[in-house]
Amino acid sequence: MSPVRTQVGIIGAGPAGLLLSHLLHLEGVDSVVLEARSRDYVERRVRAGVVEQPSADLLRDVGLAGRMDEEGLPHHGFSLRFDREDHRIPLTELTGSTITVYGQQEIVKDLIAARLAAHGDLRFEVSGVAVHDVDTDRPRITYDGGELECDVIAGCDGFHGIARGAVPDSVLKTFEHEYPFAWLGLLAQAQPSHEELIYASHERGFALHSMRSPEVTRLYLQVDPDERIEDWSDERIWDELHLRLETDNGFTLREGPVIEKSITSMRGFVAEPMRHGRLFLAGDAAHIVPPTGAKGMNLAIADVLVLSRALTSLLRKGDSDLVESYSDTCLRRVWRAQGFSNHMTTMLHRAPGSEDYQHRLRMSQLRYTATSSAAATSLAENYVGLPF
Ligand code: RFL
Ligand code: PHB
Repeated sequence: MSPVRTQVGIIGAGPAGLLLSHLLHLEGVDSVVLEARSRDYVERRVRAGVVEQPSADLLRDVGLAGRMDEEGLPHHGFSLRFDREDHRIPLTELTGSTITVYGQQEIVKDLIAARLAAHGDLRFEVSGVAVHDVDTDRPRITYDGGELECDVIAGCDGFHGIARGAVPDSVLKTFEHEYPFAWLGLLAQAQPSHEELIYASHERGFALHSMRSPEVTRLYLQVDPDERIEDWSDERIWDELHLRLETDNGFTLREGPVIEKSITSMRGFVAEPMRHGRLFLAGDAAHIVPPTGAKGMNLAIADVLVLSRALTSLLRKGDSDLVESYSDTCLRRVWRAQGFSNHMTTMLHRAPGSEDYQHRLRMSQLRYTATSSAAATSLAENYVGLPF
């Protein structure tokens, strides 16, 4: 088969790849998206839930927020729960910004619908994807049964994708931090037990109360990294959640049928640089953060905004300045998000075997954040999202 010609070959139909394709389309740049999984699979994958203010504003600006503004839940604060008591962080009061609770898979559905409505070329269930000639002006992507001839390639294929592997070892530098715990995530058909998110630090470990809609609750529990989901019956999970979320003023956790549950390891990871020749990495393909700061999807969105501007400038005007600065521009935000995610994670989780000294420090940090408006404002401005 003769190769298909496109300006931007995009690997991965997660938030990064799909949004990039949409942003490029608005600028008159064409792209083809290749995705290993089925459309149904990517539209059902339960992941992030918190959309930062800058991300939500961008989605609005580019015509993608219709359903988000109808069904998403605007939040003006969240609770830090420790010592069996809530300490509210009033995000909007401290920063003027809000966050929107709206599932990542809903954003993915909205993006796919928008790309298809514009006759975008999305190819699902594509196997054997490989990239070639990234240090030439005509990089190529081959896959089982086809080939794309491109001007540039965007590796938006997530942490386990193949694009990052096309950057030579002599060029790629990686930074990694493995946390000594994991998150067990649960989606339940149950009315949320509180109108806002609750980040709970408990001597048995961290727990998080979140939601997806007025009928669906999202909950997380800190567990050991080697735990298996088969060993966590629904009953055991609910018992543990009740223990960690209990307060002295009568909080009740509402239970309901479990729709989905899984365990995710927690790590920080950054690959530098995010560009090699005509290959650009964006989103989880280049970096991941522990989910405590709710930053992963938002970073993916920030990356592709920068990338769409750089590629538009290169492909429409022949100007490579923004392409040259792409990696440095993104990495500044990436490292701030790594720092913030690490801070939230360290403050809220009990590290197994950690000394009393570390525990006392964490409690001190929680109390300081709950009582100092300077500390709370710093946390809030990072949480709602620093301006792009
Ligand atoms: P994705 O979403 O992983 O998409 C990559 C896509 O590439 C496909 N792919 C390939 N396609 C073709 N050929 C190959 N060889 C391929 N290899 C992979 C994959 O099938 C997939 O469809 O990456 P992207 O687009 O960079 O988006 C990143 C986000 O998904 C991720 O950062 C967030 O989900 C992280 N995250 C959160 N982020 C937030 O901003 N707020 C949150 O509240 C939040 N909570 C979370 C999270 C992630 C979690 N888990 C499960 C890791 C909570 C959890 C529990
Ligand atoms: C979620 O609702 O899935 C969620 C919320 C906050 C986080 C992480 C995940 O920090």
